[in-house]
Amino acid sequence: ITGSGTSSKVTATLPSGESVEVLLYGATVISWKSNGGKAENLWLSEKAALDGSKAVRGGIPVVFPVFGPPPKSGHPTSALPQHGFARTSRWEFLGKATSEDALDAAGSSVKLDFGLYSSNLSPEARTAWPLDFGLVYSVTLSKDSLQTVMNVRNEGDHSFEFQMLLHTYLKVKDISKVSISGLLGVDYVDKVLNATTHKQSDASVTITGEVDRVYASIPQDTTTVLESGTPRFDVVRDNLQDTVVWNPWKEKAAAMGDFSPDIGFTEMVCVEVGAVNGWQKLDKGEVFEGGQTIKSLL
Ligand code: TA6
Repeated sequence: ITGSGTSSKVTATLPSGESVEVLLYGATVISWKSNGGKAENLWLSEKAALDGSKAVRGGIPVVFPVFGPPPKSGHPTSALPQHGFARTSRWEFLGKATSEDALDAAGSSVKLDFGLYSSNLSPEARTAWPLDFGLVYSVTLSKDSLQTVMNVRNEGDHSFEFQMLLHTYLKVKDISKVSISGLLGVDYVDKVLNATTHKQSDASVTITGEVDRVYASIPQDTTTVLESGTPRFDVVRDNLQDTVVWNPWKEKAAAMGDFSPDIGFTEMVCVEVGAVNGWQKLDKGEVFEGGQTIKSLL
């Protein structure tokens, strides 16, 4: 651990040079380097707040217990901020585990665990969502992949419902050369087209303007990001059925004070796995686990 207070950060590296950096604030992964540590895979705004003053613009913000703006009223999450409280809470570092696969150095990996409990919440968040819960978020760095998995436990006497999503900002060279496959035939809500529902009719999704789509109930678990036709990332869902594809494009990027450089929208695409189509119900004492493995295919 380096730093102190709300800017505390946990860094882990593999013998072969790969690395991951996680802020305790939001348990936000802010850097993941693969390929011997030469390739940064995540986009991070140059004006991202890394001091705990606001949600990080980039990396992998953790969205829980609600995705997007909460229901206007009458829902337990109605008083929460957009995307919930997980990404703006101070998580605890629970520890590190390394697995040295003696037979194969490429098999070595390091797992970092983070926890967030009702007792960690700000008074505002606790008041807004007074349910007893426990989150354990595991970040596992391997030579060519990063796995991030969330374990949600209902520690109270009442059932509750939640949404979760991993808001991953992937770094790309040039958005005009990016295509996304694995979504053919999937229904999506297009938040740029007044939240109307469409069916993905092309095998590839390309980004030539603002894109904000919630693909739901995707039959197969891998979404691939290609650059100039060559696969760059596989994003594999684990027990999560939905994926959001987002790029703010020029105007929206310029309108975000913490999105920098303005041209940064050409170097990022968000592929966000989650359970956001409807709500996950968790009864007393029940556990839900879901996450992703991102493979760097450089
Ligand atoms: O995941 C896409 C999205 O829901 C967009 O609608 C946009 O709001 C984005 O998240 C960023 O949200 P934020 O609260 O981080 O500015």
